Amino acid sequence: MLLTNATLATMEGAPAYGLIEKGAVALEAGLIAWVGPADALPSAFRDQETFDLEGRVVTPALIDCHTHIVHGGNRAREFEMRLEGASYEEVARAGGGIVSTVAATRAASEADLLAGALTRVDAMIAEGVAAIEIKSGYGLDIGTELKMLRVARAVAQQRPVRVSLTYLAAHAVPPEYRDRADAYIDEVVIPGLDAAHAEGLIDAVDGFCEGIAFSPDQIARVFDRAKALGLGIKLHAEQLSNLGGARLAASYCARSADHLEYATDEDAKAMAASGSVAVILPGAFYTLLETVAPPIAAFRTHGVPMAVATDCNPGSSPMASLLLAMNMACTLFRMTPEEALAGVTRHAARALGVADAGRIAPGLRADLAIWDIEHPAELAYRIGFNPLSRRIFGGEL
Ligand code: DI6
Ligand code: FE
Repeated sequence: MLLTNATLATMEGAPAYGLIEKGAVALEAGLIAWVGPADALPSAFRDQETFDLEGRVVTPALIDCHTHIVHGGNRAREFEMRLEGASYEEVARAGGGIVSTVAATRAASEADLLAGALTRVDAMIAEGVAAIEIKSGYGLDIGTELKMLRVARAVAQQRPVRVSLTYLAAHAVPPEYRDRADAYIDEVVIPGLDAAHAEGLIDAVDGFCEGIAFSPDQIARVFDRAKALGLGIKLHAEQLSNLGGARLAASYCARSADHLEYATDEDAKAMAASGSVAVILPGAFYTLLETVAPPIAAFRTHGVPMAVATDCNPGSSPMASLLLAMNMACTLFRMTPEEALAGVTRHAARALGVADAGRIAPGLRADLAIWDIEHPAELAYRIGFNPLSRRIFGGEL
């Protein structure tokens, strides 16, 4: 297949967006075979099924590198209660909060969890997404954590999308381990990690390092096991306070540290040194009416790659639109539209340890998005508008 007359945002560095006007992309056997200005197309690539894109913008297909898209139930009632003035504690006492999602996820069948996840995955695919990271973390017992990961894996069997699996049993302390977080790590998180790894259900291991969740020491024990098994490492760090999570993650050469509202210049330096990606999650900032923004300028200055993701979850970010996350990253955090697009392509791939996607370059997977726009800055600019024309997944339109 040959795409011609395209405005290519290759995301391959200078000029901005790696832009190629009047570009062409040749696809072969599910991969990108050639990319460049159409008038430089080698004759070997000319004799193919050709699509004239009439100047439309082509980007790498989008990548949502941080989601909790598999979960039972929803928290709309809790949303109403909070708007009626209920405190977080009152919500929790009425059975709300993360514990209610854990109960709903434990009670749900795999088929029901999959059906719920697919409605959200379909919304993402409709916006040009071709790869999604999905975390466990609403089971908090070994059986349900594995159930969530199997459902996440099934998403990739049911839809044309790639799924990265992340084990997040260290997300919250379940009610049956109240005030016994260390025992929960020893008896559930680490044995569950071994079991899920043995079943081939984990690409990376994540945790929630926060006063209401786990301390850096507790997270370090989980990371030690992850490292011994050769798994990627990620961390929810400095979302609500600074406990040193970003520096802990950097000390394990984590693929990413995520949220980072309370991260400092020192944290940014440590992440730059370890090559960890800063995953920016404006949906949670917006939903929680957070006022402290992540230190974007420090990440920029120290050369920390920034990704942008939805954090799609029923509590703090009930959002399935990666385009909206891009807009929020620009409007709320003053990221540039180019940084936002790199955040859902090139840097999102890196946050997942995925080397064959996120840019338009020869040899990478032919996962592309074709947009009815004239310039790539339009993707972050509009709100509630989806300009996707076509998506190409593994070379298939
Ligand atoms: N940070 C968050 O914002 C979500 N998890 C996390 O580690 C909250 C999840 C929830 O409220 O269900
Ligand atoms: Fe999250």
